[in-house]
Amino acid sequence: MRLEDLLKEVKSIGISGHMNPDGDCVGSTLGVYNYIKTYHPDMDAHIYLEPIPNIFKFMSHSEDIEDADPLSQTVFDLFICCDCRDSGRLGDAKVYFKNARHTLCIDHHLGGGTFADDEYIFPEASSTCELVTEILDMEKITKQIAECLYTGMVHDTGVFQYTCTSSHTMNVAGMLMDKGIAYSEIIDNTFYRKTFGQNKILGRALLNASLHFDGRIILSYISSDDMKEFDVLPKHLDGIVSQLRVTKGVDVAVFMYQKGKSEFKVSLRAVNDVNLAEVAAKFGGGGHAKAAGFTVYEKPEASVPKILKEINLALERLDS
Ligand SMILES: [Mn+2]
Repeated sequence: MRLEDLLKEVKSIGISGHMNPDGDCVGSTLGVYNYIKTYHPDMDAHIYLEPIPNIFKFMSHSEDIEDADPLSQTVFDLFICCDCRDSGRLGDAKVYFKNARHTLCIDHHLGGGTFADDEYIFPEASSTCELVTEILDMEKITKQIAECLYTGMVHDTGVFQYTCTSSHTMNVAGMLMDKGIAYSEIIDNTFYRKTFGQNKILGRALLNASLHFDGRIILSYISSDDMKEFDVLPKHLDGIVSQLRVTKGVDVAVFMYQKGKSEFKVSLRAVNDVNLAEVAAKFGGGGHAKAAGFTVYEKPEASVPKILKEINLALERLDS
């Protein structure tokens, strides 16, 4: 598939991605939008996303991102859905998908049936940005487009570390590097950089961590009072569970934070092949085998023993 082939006769285009947009979602949608702005400046192009994290605002044209109007009557000639493959995950932007004359979905998530008129879906791909790069002509990828796409690849691969990273991923990223982007700064500024408060609360989480079941499970917890003390929001707690996970000897890391008076978010990360999606499903959540999550509605004193027990059962299944 070439994106360019789908743009013939298209006069108006809408682009969107999933709710609560992450680096891959922002990078892929802005990558496509920058391509349209560069090579089809007369097209009526719109990009709709929920508010994006500040770290991604360096990307070209991020200021053009609009809030979706759930009651919109707009009918786009083409609507492109990036990094999600069901209209529910589009949030308010699903109205543009529904109304559009033609739809394209570019995604790398598992599951679901046919969704859009045209689909470029490869679950084995590292990221939607990797897929967007494939359907553009490499010589037409500008430095601005490359910055968007490279950032998304960095975020969905954990800086080219997760098992979704293939040699093809590295080749695609390498071609984007050749566009003259400041790849080292992109990784530092969008992936590793933390505020002082974020580092302090990471310290609190590490100090509070405890080991269970012969050191195979590590668990830590951050309360709303902790978050108030360090002036951080739940979205600033990303990365804590990954730091817990790299503790020597640990098979599973559990990180909990308080969301409401008796509402607690739980993130699980695995080192080996234990299936954490199954564990999360027991608590009404979901995710991937190595990274899953759920919400509990009771105090940690009550929930933690149940969570540890389920993880231990999953580890025992793995051992047997
Ligand atoms: Mn993605």
